[in-house]
Amino acid sequence: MSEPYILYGSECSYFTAKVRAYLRAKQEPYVERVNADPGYRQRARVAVGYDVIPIVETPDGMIIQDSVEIIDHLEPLFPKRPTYPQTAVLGWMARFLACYASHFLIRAGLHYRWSFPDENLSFIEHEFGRTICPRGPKEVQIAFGKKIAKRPLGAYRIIGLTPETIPGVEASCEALMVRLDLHFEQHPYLLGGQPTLADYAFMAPFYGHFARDPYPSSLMKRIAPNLFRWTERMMYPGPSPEFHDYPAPLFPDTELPETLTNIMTQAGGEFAGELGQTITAFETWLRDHPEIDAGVQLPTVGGGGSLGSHEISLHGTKLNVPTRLNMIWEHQKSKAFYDNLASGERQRLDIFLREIGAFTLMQQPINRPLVRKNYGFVVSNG
Ligand SMILES: N[C@@H](CCC(=O)N[C@@H](CS)C(=O)NCC(=O)O)C(=O)O
Repeated sequence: MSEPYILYGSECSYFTAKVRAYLRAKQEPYVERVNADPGYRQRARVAVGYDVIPIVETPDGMIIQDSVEIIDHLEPLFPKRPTYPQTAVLGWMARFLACYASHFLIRAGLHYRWSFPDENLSFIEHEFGRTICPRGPKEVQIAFGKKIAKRPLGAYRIIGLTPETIPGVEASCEALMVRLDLHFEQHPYLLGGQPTLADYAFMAPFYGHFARDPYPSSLMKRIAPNLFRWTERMMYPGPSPEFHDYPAPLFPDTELPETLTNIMTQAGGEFAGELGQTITAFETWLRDHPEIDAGVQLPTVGGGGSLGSHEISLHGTKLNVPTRLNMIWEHQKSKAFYDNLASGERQRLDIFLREIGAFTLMQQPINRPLVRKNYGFVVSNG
């Protein structure tokens, strides 16, 4: 029997939750290991060149980082229950929601983890410590956990969490939880009867952080119990008692439930503008740096691949944030999908995009698309 796939990650990690949900839904054999594992320290981390999770090591020794690349590598090998819907509206939606979960909801993800130390901190320190010494002793875990827990606070500035924006971040996330709750009361997954990319990506905030960390877990159970239940369904795929007789296919593009359009209206309304501003900022940066040739590694900083900074409007506040290339790169997936649609299909999708406030964004060109290379980014010539 061949070796299984190895997922290096942590139960409390945002992006590991996305890849784990994918692997579990596919019901393919894999094992999960933490950072303490020799495979992580001697092979995975060495190949990538910096500390990051999730990483997948394939049975033939390939090391893949970035949840998007991992899923895209595995999908042709595990084609059952396709991750990417085929139809115009659902296909676009899955890609857009994945980008929204990774790059917009991360703000709420960090806030609900780090802004409530009385409720969360000892749990988080313990969770972090467990990735370094999985079986204790507890004091050593906590000591390591404290060290690791110091780092993410810097990320506040990176993604724009400030006293001015935090009330908006909370109001938006709670509204989304309620919308998701109404949806999952009637439907097992975001886009219908089986999980897609959108569900995997939503597991990053809603399982990796919110279902487990004490403060948001209790909030979610209180205001959105059906959303909490969906995280359990995602973790234990197979027939669920509530939805065992739910018809399996995804929603037809022409019959989207109102619960889903309500979710899309929120996601489009609050994320399309920021995405557009980020693309514009990067194009300006490129114009200011004519020395950057196609194919040359971009001088990004941090795990999110940031470069330069720009102003965004977030929940009514204007603030400066680093320009995150990861966000643009992931958005390129929905842009390429959109651009490649036959014109009739695109017109059908355009009606929906206008409804949810994302039409203008989808017309914005990406003149020099980003390409991932050597676990970083290079820019192409278009
Ligand atoms: N875009 C990457 C992001 C990966 C990422 O940011 N991982 C976090 C944990 S969820 C991390 O490892 N951060 C570095 C650190 O904590 O040292 C992906 O989708 O895999």
